[in-house]
Amino acid sequence: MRNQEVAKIFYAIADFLKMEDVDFKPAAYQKAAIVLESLDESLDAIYARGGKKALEDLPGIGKSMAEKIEEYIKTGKIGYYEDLKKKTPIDIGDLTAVEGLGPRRAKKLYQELGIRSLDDLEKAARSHKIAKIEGFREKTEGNILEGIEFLKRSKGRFLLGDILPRVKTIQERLSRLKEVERIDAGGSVRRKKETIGDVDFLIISKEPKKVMDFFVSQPEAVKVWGKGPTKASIRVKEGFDIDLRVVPKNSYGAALQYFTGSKEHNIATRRIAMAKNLKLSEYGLFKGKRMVAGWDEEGVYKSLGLVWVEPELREDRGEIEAALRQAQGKAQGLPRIIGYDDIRGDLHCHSSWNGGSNNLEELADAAQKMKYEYLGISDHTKFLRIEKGLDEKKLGQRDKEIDKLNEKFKVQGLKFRLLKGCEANILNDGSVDIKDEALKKLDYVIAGIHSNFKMSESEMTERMIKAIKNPNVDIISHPTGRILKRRDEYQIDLDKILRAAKEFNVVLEINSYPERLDLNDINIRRAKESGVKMVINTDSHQKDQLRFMELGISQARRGWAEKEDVINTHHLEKLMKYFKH
Ligand code: DGT
Ligand code: CA
Ligand code: CA
Repeated sequence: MRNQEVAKIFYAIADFLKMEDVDFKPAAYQKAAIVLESLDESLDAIYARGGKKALEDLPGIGKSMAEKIEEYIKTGKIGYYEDLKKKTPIDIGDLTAVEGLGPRRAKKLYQELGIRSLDDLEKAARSHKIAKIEGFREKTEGNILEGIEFLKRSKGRFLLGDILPRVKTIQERLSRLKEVERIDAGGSVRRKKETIGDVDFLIISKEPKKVMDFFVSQPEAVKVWGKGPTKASIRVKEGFDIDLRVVPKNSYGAALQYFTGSKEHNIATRRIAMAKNLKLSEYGLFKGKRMVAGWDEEGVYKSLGLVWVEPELREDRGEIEAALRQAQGKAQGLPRIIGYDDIRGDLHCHSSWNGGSNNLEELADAAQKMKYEYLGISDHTKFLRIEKGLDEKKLGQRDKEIDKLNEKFKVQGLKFRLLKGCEANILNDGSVDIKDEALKKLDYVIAGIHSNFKMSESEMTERMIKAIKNPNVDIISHPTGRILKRRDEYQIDLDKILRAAKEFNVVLEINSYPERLDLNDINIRRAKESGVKMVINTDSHQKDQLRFMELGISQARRGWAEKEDVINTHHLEKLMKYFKH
């Protein structure tokens, strides 16, 4: 899969062009990169199928970009990008990953101090060289160091959303091998943790050697760490490792249970085994020498006096106790967590009206392909100028187009509807950036914080609560503002926010965008326990991103959320009851 590689280069090109103050082009490259990284099909396959023409047919990809992709497929390089790199030889992707450091400032730091890498940057900040440069302040140094610290902490972990497509490709390839009887991804991938250290495959096979040979010769493998008779480990291009184990068929359940983890969950299950005078290992559950369970996972849990536990719950956060109560027929068993097919629509999606990649019709089409009953269009409003936020007038024009499309769906006898929404900005004082009369005309209103993240806890909490009290606001988007591998949550008193959300019937979002996943699993559980309703949204800026929904659902499951806790599991009519108009 070259898609991610080319996407990364396009992002870098966008940064290099921004550095040169080029107009429009950076945004075009960025948009194209988003398209590439969310494609279903690999670029090689598209190119093999229809050549340069097929590449050009991709949304957002013009002639010159198609040529660059072709060049990459043929030569492994893009000359245009190599030239840009020569001109400003810095690790642009690494440097701009530091929160608050954009391409222009990165260039300035290169020119003034010769900073090319994260290491250079850290040294310069520590020795206070940066504050001396025009346009930089002492505070910047602190922020840069904080940003670098954050990157280091998340180093070696990969976003679930980045990993899953790759895991699926390799898993499918392996499962097609006739020597492979069964394959599962265990570990944090199976538990759908928001970030992944490495991938753990388990396989049943009568011919492990053939499986190993095939596995280490995957085109994505850049390094083979080890290859034995039943275990192998590789590194793939994107930098993460995959372990593969072939395990005996009659121990498969025990192995799957063990290698799914988490470690904490395993420690708890092993303790239960010991208390019953049993021994639990990756080979089975044993009474003395006799194996009493281990063929399948259900059997392992059952023999421990538990019911089977969904992998997303296996973090030793009370699931063992709940499984025990359930097995004993007592109240407060395991939650019936929301299913991957329970969602009936997405309420957070940006259209071409605010600079997204797809127009309303294309988005509606994609949503119907996902079997949705509704899709809420929540374009940005005017405060966000870089995102071409809509003012009151443009919002009205957009809604006329939505009316027309809905009329068309009705005539066609379709149940599907587009909903009129927006994602308004919560300003510093907690007010929103668009007039009440305009908001009242919408089906629903999302409000979110997109600026001034560094307020004090009390100010930030006040700001958010004021938005929650706003009679036009129905949903708060990405409520804590964290960006995985980039920045922490805002300083905010979430308990106060939850109380306010409950009191004023405001729904909190579980944003499925791979680097957001906000609310996160733990906060989802807090919201549920506070009786606050949630909505799982994707925040799509491109139609293929509607598939991020799966990531949000996985976090909802990890947060013990049930169908009833999530409003977009309902049919349209019931959904509308959660909105104020
Ligand atoms: P990761 O890879 O850091 O995202 O997280 P995991 O959970 O995939 O951890 P990993 O790959 O180190 O190991 C896979 C599973 O194997 C883990 O979830 C539980 C099991 N495991 C690994 N080491 C231990 C251990 O020392 N004790 C126990 N009880 N289980 C372990
Ligand atoms: Ca792992
Ligand atoms: Ca591992």
